Amino acid sequence: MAQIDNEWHNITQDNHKSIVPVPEGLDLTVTHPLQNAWTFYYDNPVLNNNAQSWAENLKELVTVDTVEDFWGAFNNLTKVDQLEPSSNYHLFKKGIRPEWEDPANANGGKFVIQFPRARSGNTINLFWLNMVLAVIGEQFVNDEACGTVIAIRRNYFRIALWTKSSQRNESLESIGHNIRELLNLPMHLTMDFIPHESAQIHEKFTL
Ligand code: MGP
Repeated sequence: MAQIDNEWHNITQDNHKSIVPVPEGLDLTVTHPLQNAWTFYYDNPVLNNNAQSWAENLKELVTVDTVEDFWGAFNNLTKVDQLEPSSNYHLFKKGIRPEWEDPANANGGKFVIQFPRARSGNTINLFWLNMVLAVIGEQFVNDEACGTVIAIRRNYFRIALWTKSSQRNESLESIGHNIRELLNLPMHLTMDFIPHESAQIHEKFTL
């Protein structure tokens, strides 16, 4: 900070300009707390076929509770279009595990959008970023968002928003609309809602 001030001082003296890049007194060391803390996880079950359970493959990466920590973490994660097929990133509210078995997910479900890989290119990075920002920015009603997951597969990417409830009602409908708006989803992409209890037996309905 001191260095920026000095450099700027020299420029203003030389050029007599009055527009400053950093407002006087701005403290760049201030941090901005998130409403909740959020934890990033990564898994790639294919790399460890010997795992005794699905959960054993989940690797907790980092928990963030400020805007600044979030960007520090996110900018250092490998971009999703560069990850190996069969891997997943999960971002869940601190204290909620990204698994059906967690009590917070017991009655929940997930909105799911599938992006054909050939047509997504690296725009998938932007879709994922927008979903992550919506989640940590608490954009969904009734504190419904437990977390979000991106699945990297050979032919497609799949982004899911996990909600704490799964009853088809106004709140969930509004979340579906919100997702479309916040991600700026092309109309041709459909979105499904899958209650977790159906996920376990592969049932879904399309919104
Ligand atoms: P998936 O990654 O949610 O995707 O689950 P999908 O569409 O079933 O298949 P994919 O090949 O496209 O990834 C893959 C498998 O991981 C499931 O069939 C389960 O065996 C296991 N699994 C996934 N989740 C989220 C859980 C979980 O929360 N708990 C347990 N016990 N197993 C899970």
